[in-house]
Amino acid sequence: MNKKNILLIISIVVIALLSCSLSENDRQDNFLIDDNLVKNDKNLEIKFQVNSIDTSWYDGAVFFEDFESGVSDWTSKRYYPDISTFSILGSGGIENSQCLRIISDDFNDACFYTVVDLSPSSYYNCIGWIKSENIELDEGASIAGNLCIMDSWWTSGSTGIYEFNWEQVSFTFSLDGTMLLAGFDPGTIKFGCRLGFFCSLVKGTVYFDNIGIYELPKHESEHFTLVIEPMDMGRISEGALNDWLDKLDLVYEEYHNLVGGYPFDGEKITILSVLQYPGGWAVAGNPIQWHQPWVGEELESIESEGHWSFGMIHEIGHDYDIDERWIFDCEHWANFKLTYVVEMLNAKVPTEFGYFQGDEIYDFWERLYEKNINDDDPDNDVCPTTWFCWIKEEIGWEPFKETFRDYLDGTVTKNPTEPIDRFNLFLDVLSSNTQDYEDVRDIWPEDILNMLIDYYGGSAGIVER
Ligand SMILES: [Ca+2]
Ligand SMILES: [Ca+2]
Ligand SMILES: [Zn+2]
Repeated sequence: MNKKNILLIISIVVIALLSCSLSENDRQDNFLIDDNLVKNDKNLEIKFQVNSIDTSWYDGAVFFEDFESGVSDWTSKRYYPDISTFSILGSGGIENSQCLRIISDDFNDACFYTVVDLSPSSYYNCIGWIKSENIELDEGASIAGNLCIMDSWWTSGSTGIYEFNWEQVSFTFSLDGTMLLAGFDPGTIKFGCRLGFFCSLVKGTVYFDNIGIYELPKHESEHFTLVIEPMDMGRISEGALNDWLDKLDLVYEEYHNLVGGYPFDGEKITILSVLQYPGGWAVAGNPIQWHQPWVGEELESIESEGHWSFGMIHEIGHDYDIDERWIFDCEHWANFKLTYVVEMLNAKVPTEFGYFQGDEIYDFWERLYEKNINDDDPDNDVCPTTWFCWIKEEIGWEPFKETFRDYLDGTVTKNPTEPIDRFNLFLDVLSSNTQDYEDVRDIWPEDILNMLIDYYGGSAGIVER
């Protein structure tokens, strides 16, 4: 499925919020997305992600409600107080059990919530089942029936689909502050079943059943905290998982050897499996958000093939872009720095052309270059990582190491913002750290240098992370 379509199908609010931590580039890490993640209603052309998490893998729930004993300690909140009604039905839930129903007979944002105690230092999944009927969205609305944390932006997202039968909706969340509204009290989490959302008034009927909050277990290594589904842990042995985390610790140190600094002041990086679509296969940052549908498969092949995960090394590489003044192209830097790490650690990584190990990674970039210039797609003809590998072959890694350090220790004082200026600054500093070339640009054939200048001087240049 086309990447752009994928982005459109996720609820607008969720995308808008998550975009704060994304770059245009991270969205390009979509290489494994396919269309079985989404369900489609042809009439409204609004789709949403359906997960299928087996909750029996969890070590119990922090909170669970099946509505079989009615409800106590639940509170309703309505944007327009007179419009919506809340009921516990004696049947019609999962396996015809009891369930909660919200009806809004006119456009409203209506929520039924209860207070749950959670720890600010943990990660949780909110998972439940929703069924809807007669849904109509007000102008600008994008979220119908959903599970949410009140007084925050956290929501399962949902759908304007007119009618659908029971589907599992979910999201992975923490209480670390970025998604919380002013006045949010972390001691009293209000867990809500909701029809509508902020700026999303909806009418119709929605049913809720078997809603729960589940704490995610953590696996610690020296530099990483891995937080993944117990269900996905079932795809890899404990020994192989720890072995991989040890490898990621080596990756972390090797990136440090290349650039001379640490991201996030050396704080541990969390690798967090997320149920909602984060904007790609994974999205860099702290936490690195790793889209759950791909986690189990990757872990399984890490064990069976003994590889290190190209995708995860790449994401950690993004986190090592610790001086924004050298970033003229995030994806190039993540890939080029990965090349160093894979070579130095003799790491084995999967690619579209099969496995490459250690310095074979240079063959991979050549293969990719050959493919890109010979296929019918003119948009992939600029291959900066392949071409920077040509420079590295001539001058070695040392000048690159010195150059990154020149940025971090203040030797580089310029602060360009345009991609082309950052590109040229990097090459100038790199040249100053090179003995055999007055200008490393001379290593490139003129047409390639001109392609890069056009590329970063035009709209293709990518600066922001
Ligand atoms: Ca029930
Ligand atoms: Ca091409
Ligand atoms: Zn990337």
